[in-house]
Amino acid sequence: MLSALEQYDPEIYELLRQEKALQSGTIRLIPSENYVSKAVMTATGSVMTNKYAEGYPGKRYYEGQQFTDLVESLAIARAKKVFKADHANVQPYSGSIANMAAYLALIQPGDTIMGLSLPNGGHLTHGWKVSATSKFFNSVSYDVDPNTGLLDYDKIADLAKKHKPKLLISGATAYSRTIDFAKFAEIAKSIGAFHVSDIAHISGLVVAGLHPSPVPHADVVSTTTHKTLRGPRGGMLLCKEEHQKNVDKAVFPGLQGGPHMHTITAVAVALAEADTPEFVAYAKQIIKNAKRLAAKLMEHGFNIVTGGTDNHLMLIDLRTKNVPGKKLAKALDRARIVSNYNTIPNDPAPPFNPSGLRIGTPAITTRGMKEDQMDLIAGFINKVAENIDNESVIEKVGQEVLMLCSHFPVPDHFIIPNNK
Ligand code: DSN
Repeated sequence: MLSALEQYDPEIYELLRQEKALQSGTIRLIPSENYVSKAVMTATGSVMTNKYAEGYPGKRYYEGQQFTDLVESLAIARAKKVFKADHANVQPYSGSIANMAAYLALIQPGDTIMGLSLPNGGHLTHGWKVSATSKFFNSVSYDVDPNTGLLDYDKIADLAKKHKPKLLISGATAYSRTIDFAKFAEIAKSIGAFHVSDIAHISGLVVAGLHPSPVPHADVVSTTTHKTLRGPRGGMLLCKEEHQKNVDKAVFPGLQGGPHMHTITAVAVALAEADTPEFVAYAKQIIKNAKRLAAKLMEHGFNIVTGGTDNHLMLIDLRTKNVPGKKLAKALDRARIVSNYNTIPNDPAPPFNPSGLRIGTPAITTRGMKEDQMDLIAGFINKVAENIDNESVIEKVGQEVLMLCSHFPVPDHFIIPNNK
């Protein structure tokens, strides 16, 4: 594949070559990123990119669906199996579209939705004011407790009683603790609301049985496929049988046209990979690594929001280190450590220059890094934070990072073939 690119578009080839080198020569701590297997990558770049397949298996608006139907049916069956769901729709192009489709499947434009606010760890599409979700729906946000950083279920219940949303959203993009989906379901039920759960970040942990699943507790569950689940970039919806028709209609023709069959093919491969003991071991190590990284950072004087993590990510409140999030993220980037600056609960600073940094362990765990490497990485982060204006120290850390990366090459395969 790359050799054809090299021949026909050397300019793009060179950029891809450099991106590959960047991904291999940096410690990637963005919790929503990962490395996919060669099998997933091959499926993503396969002949399925040539197809149009509007509709669903067996009911398409185009002929030539002999194999697309089989592939999509396999992806659906695998999704249903690993998530233990009645129904799966594997067509959403992304998590954002999946969320919008979930809402449109259950409620009407103008109805009220209620989700976690963006600065408190929610996603844009949970009804944040700049998102179309707050323009099509009336949006009310709940926050985490400003002191503990934890979800306060009593407060959420009070707010739900006050605003009576038609739909309650659970799930987050920057929350490091276990989410009580049963509690969300109880709150939704008490006001006659639907419950949509967005597990984009933790879906790999849910599949591995390491985070409670919202599937029994939510009307519709939304996820991306590329974070801890380690598939291609895409979205997916899971739902109870009673919502199957509305969910499918909301995705196509409600929001989308032709599905991206190459992505769906790669999702099918990733789901087979996720249905293995090796994946469970991987997911366990993600959490062990995150816990160790959080503990070591705290030893270095960093304040971790909520005092630690139960999952793959953590939010660092940098005020104890007197360094703004953006400045640290940029200095870390120069030291070959890739993260993202992030708001912390009740952040006194603006979102474009917030007081926090969000980091996570899915990608570095895929490279085989374990607890000892977490100690090193915490030390690197501390060194950069404490020498934020000293470029020669930052450069030295970058060299150490490169050395560490060279001992953990990005693997091509993580699963023993045919062990499905
Ligand atoms: N923007 C993604 C993340 O990084 O968490 C969520 O969709």
